[in-house]
Amino acid sequence: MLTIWGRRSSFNLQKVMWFTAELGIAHRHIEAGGDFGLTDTPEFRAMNPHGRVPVIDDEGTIVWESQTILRYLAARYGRGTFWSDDPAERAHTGQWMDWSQTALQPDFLLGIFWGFYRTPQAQRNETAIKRSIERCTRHFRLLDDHLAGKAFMRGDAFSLADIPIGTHLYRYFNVEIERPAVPNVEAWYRRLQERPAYRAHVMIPFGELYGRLAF
Ligand SMILES: N[C@@H](CCC(=O)N[C@@H](CS)C(=O)NCC(=O)O)C(=O)O
Repeated sequence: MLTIWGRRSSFNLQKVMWFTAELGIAHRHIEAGGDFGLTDTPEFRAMNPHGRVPVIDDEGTIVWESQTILRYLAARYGRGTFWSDDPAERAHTGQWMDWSQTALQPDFLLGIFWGFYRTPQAQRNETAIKRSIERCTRHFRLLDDHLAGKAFMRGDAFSLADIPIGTHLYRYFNVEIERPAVPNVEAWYRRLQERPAYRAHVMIPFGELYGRLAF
């Protein structure tokens, strides 16, 4: 059976849990990281020398790095729906996954979620936070333009391109920051919230992380 390690409050674990539930794969989940520890044990380091979550063990195939895990699961269990044999199709999905990880994630997750929400008020760098908010405003406007006339990131059908970006939305719309009007993104967010897997694995209250820089 597929085993997945990572604490449920972890953004990167949430992507994997959400997608696993969308695929309907039977699995076992083990809390790890943060207050759960385990990531410094020799057994865990043997699976992931980087010591981070998520990690999966799929009948002996061990994979770490959340985006790689998503691609592995799609190729292994989602052929024809979440994984295409057409290189162009895969690239057009992959570019949004990579954009999420290299543009949106640093500006939102590091700049705002860590810089603002997880940093105690006295230690916050207000100038850097303001710059991250401005960059996120540009990212969300770009997304809003892209989503015009579309139900999901790739068009009518839910795809792997929805997962990494969509995982940001619950936090983005629930931290106290200035946000632009992005009606197409908001409509997409409402559509994602209709999915039981999104509600179960992404819409997880994150108050325990407020003002905590420990992990
Ligand atoms: N690039 C990695 C990042 C992994 C990562 O930094 N995970 C965080 C949680 S989101 C972690 O392990 N933090 C330490 C901890 O939870 O103990 C990925 O996408 O999987």
